[in-house]
Amino acid sequence: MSRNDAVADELETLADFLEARGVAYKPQTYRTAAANVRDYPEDVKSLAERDALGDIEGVGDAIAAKIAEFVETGDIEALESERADLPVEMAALTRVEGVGPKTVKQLYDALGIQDLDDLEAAAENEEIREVKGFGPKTESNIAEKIPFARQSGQRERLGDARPLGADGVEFLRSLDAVERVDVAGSLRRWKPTIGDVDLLAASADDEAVIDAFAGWERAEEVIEAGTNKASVRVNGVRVDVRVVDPSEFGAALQYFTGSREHNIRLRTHAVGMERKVNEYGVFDVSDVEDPDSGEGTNGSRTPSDSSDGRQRVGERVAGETEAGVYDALGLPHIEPELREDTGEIDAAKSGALPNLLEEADVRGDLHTHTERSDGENTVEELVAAAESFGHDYLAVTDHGEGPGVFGDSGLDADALDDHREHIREVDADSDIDVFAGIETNIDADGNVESLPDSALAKLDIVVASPHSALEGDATERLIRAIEHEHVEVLGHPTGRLINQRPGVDVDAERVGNAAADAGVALEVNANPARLDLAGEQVRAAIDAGATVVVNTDAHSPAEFEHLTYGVHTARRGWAEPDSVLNAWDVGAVREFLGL
Ligand code: DGT
Ligand code: CA
Ligand code: CA
Ligand code: ZN
Repeated sequence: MSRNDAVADELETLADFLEARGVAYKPQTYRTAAANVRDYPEDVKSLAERDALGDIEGVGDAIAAKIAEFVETGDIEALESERADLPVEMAALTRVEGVGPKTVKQLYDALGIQDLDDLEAAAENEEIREVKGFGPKTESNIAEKIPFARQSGQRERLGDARPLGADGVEFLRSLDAVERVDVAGSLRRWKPTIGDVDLLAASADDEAVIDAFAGWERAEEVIEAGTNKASVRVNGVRVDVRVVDPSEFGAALQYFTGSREHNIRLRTHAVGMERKVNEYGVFDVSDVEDPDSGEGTNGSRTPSDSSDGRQRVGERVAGETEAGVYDALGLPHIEPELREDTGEIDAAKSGALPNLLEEADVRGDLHTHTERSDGENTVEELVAAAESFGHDYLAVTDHGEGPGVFGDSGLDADALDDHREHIREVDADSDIDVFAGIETNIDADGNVESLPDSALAKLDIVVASPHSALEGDATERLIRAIEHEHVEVLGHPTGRLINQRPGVDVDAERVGNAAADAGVALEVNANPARLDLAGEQVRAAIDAGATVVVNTDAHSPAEFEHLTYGVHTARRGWAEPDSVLNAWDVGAVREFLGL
């Protein structure tokens, strides 16, 4: 987590406390400011130093002062005083779906509930149902959501962990003793959430690297520091670093990238070739009698490192590069996103690995918002930003009336008429193709809400997404929306918010089938809070014949950068460019949209 993320978290928590007390408007002001701080490309510390925090949209004098205070002291006094009045673990408790700041205060006032353990005990003892405004049904709903809230508190969102991993890599790379660095673990596999950040450094001087890492200015705590590995905590997230000999970097990278299941499968494959693979290399063990207990022959470590020594048996045939490791096992390189033991090694063996989508394949974005609903910019600004981002086309899909949009900023049919004509004018003046669209809500029954079909018919693109009733199995509901005459894209199909709510259950194969039949693209929403569809669902949908589309759902130009999360999520779903609508040229996209 960057410093901007840390400040944003504090401002959001402060918003929660204000909301709990029933303060009007201010909470939303703080949340908007927090979101902008999070996305702002410059570190708040350097902004504070040149007195420029006000450059961040939505940050007025009062909020700027709080940010400056946090940068200087690590705390915000106003938040600490709120915490003193209402001593609860606000972030943990509000992670329980259905429990908002006001509920937290009610439950604290009535029952003294301060954290998840208290909440769980109160539900178990049937105390919550006795509180005014609650009942047995609410109580059991709360009880049901606690496990998810607990688990989600333990894993970091990819969108928070990637920047932290990148900072760690940059720091290690700046050290003289370090020859190569990379991220490993689930972070390198782009899992939607990660348990800890794994970094790998190649160096002949592990001590120097470990010492420097333990002194990293971002580290708030050194959890452990050994001879060749160390763990520190940064913004509450554990960051592991391992230092390996440069000649073994590739093997270590392969091993520590995982997944564990992939590695086990790979070792089994190696045994069949009379080879042994581990974190030190690939070894030809055809002449070794008992490779699993044999004495080391060519280890590069000191003799005292005996457990490592036993691992280096037979003749070493690879280890310096990761591609070399796979090659020595008769396999092409397998991209990290595929390493989940879901058939990738068999595919590699038979030459059937996918030709994975790459960021450079993406040519446009088909789900974005402007200030006409809840976005931040004019159509002109967003289009100009899309062009400089490198897109060939952009769809502007502001919200229609109804759920999914804060306040009443959604468009009705008349407003949509004006907006559409405006988009057409901007398109005429622009070098990229701009599509006029809308994002509509899918209601609990699968109806596409709030705008008459006649209004939808005049648009180039209709994105239909669920924003409410995000519970239970929604397969039929989504299929109904897919079959709507004017819908072309199913937006964030499950409605999940990572670490906040699980979203609806879907049978991705059936939804994929219906989408293929109806000529509707299924979204891979690239916002790191969503990543929806998820990788496995993408794969099932594509296997069923569906086309997907990687959209950012950007509410500002900065959010175009989220594309990378969507692309890597699609890669976890084995997506090839042919199956990704916005990897196609504009002519093919027009055809898909029936234009
Ligand atoms: P996470 O951190 O829970 O999101 O998941 P990973 O995959 O990053 O797991 P982590 O951090 O425990 O370890 C990183 C990789 O190192 C893991 O994917 C595989 C490898 N690894 C670590 N410890 C072991 C082990 O005891 N056995 C095996 N086979 N592999 C391990
Ligand atoms: Ca990890
Ligand atoms: Ca780890
Ligand atoms: Zn949207």
